[in-house]
Amino acid sequence: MRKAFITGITGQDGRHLAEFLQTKGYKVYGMMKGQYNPRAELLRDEFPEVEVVPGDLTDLTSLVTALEYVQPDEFYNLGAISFVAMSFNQAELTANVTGLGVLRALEAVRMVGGAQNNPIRFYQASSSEMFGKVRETPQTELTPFHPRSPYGVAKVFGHDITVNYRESYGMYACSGILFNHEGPRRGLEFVTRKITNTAARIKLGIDKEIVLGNTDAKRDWGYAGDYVKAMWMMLQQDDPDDYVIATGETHSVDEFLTLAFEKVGLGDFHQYVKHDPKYLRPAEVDLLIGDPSKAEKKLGWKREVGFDQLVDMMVKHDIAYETHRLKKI
Ligand code: G4F
Repeated sequence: MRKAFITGITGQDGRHLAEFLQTKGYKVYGMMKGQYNPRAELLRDEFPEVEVVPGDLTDLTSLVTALEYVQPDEFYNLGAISFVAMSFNQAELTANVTGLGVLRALEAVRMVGGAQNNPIRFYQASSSEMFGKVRETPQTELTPFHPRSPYGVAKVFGHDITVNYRESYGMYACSGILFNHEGPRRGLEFVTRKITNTAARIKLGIDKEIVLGNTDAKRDWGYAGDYVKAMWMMLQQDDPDDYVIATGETHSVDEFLTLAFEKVGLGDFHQYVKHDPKYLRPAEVDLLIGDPSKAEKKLGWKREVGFDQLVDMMVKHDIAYETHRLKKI
């Protein structure tokens, strides 16, 4: 049985990836930090077959111990402080977890190694935030980075150190430069889920308005379930490489709002939206749009869920989710 080790197991991508790898017959191990992690119970309920292993991206010894115990075939490093807005307030923590955490993970892989003719294959979750103030459109694997947040800067370090370890030590290490990917498992702090969840709550009479920041920003939004397949595909190739994973389409937050409010049956969203400067960022990423042609050609990857279908799926989920919560009150 092939074994996969995932950091960030309780996040949106960790859960999608665990689900996907289990369908492929993997034994999945998820690293979890902290003495009492309230997400542990939720994970156990959703994935009783995932084995939780203690460890922390800020503690190299714990990573080495975890890898010695698991002896994985594949290591997916999805753990990070992943909320861009928070990274401005906790820049040092972000640099330590999201940036240096990758270095520690690579060092742990180098130290534990795996069987001689079956070295541990390493996946790094790189991000389109690295492109930041974009130098070209659409963005490809060769587009220079210009990060606009402590999160983006930390991700650039994580990306570059992954490439460096591959080139220096011949490690099988890949970076997936993933553009925004969403779905019903997305955290409520991210703009897409905040919109679909609040639209559902307004429809059900729980909330009256939604308060947002910059709604002109444009993103290349795909479905997280499609994107975790690309992670796995990268680790099945003969040679390690880096790939952009995106839809090749861009939409503004305003367009997302329009569609979500229409789908929920509330009509024009403008009457429900308020703006608050507290949601503006010190530096913004105005436009992201990725070119996934390398992944399509070399991996045979293709996104299956389009923008309309994504919004539809999230809105339907949130109506059901909030209705269920209402019944429990
Ligand atoms: O949903 P967001 O917070 O995602 P963001 O910043 O694009 O980052 C996400 O995608 C990255 C990939 O490019 C990942 F690496 C990262 O970990 C994360 O998953 O914000 C999207 C846009 C921003 O321009 C933001 O300023 O929405 C704008 N926005 C407007 N009002 C808001 C809000 N964002 C949030 N979270 N909350 C608002 O009220």
